[in-house]
Amino acid sequence: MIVALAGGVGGAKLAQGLALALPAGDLTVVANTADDFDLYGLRICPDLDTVLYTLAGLADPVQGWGIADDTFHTLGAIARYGREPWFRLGDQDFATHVLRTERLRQGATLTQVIAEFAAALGVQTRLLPMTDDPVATFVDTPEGRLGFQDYFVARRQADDVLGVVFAGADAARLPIGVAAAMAEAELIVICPSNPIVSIGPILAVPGLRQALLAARAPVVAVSPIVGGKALKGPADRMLATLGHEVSAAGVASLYAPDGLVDGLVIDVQDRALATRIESLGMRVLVTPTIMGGAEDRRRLAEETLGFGRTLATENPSAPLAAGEVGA
Ligand code: FO1
Repeated sequence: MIVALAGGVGGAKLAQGLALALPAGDLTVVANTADDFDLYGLRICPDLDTVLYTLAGLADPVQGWGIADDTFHTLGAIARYGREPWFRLGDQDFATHVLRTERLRQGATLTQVIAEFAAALGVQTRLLPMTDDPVATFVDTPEGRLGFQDYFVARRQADDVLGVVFAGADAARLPIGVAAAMAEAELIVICPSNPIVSIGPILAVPGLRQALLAARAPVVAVSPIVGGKALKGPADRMLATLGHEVSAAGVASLYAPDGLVDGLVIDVQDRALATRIESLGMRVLVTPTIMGGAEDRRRLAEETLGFGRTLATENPSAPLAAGEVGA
C-alpha cells in the first residue's frame, strides 16, 4: 500500500497518477484540511474536494479545482442579494458543500463524509482528511493576519507572507487509520504541493511527523518548484518572503531536517541542483515533473514508485535503476 500526502491541484494530479499506476484500493491519500472554511453556512473543504473530484474524473481540467463544465447560477442568485461572489462555487460543487454540512451537523466526521462521497463517486482510493478537528491556516502579512482564503482567493495572493499559523493544529488528532496506513505503507509520497501551506499543516498534526519518521517505508517528495518557479499558486513567492531559497534545493532543505525525506524527485530543468540536494542527505531522481493530462500523471507516478522501490532495496553504493538518478 502507498500513502500520499497532498494539498490541492498539484497533489491531486499526482494522486490521480498514483491511482492509475497502482492496483485498485492500493492507495491512501491524506489531504490538507487547513484551507477549509465556512461560507454561506456551508463547510467548504477545497483541497479534499480537489483530490476527490480529480480522482473521480470530475475536476475542471483548466483551473484544477471545482467541477468541469459547472454553472454558476446559485452564485449569481447570491450576488442578487448583494453578496460579493468572491469564491467561485459552482452549482454542482454546491451540492457537495450542502450535503457535507448536513452530514457534519448530524454528527458524522469529515473522514466518514469523504468516504461516503468517494464511494458514491466510484473512487476506489482511500481519501482521508489530515484530521477531523478544526485547523485553520492564517498568514501574517504587512496588512496583518489574514484567513487563508481571504489571502489566497479574495486578495489573489498579492500580500507578502511573513509568517504562517496553523490555528488548532496543536490540539488536532490524526483520524483513525492514518498512522496505521503509514506504518504499513511500502512507500510514502509527499506530492508536489506547497510545502509551507499545503504539506506544512499535514506535518503539523501531532503524530504525523512521528509516523513519517517511524515508517519503515521510504519517504519520497516531489518538488513543486521547477526552474525557480511554482508550477501553480504562490509557493515561490512564499518561500522567498519566508527566507527560503526559491528552488528545488529550497524545498529539499525544508524536508531535510531529521531525515524526514529519503528521496526528492526534481525536474530535468533543475538537474544542476541534484548534487547539492544529495548533500542534504537524500537521493534525487531527475525526470520531467510537469504534469498535463492523465498520461503525464501516470508516468510521473510510475517513476516515483520505481524510485521509492529502489530506495527501499538499494545498497547505498549500488547504481540506481529507476530512471535517471543523481546528477
Ligand atoms: N481558487 C481560486 O483561486 N478562486 C476561486 O474562486 C476558488 C473557488 C473554489 C471553489 C471550490 C474549491 O474546492 C476550490 C476553489 N478554489 C478557488 C481553489 C482553492 O481555494 C485553493 O486552490 C486551495 O485552497 C489552495 O490549495
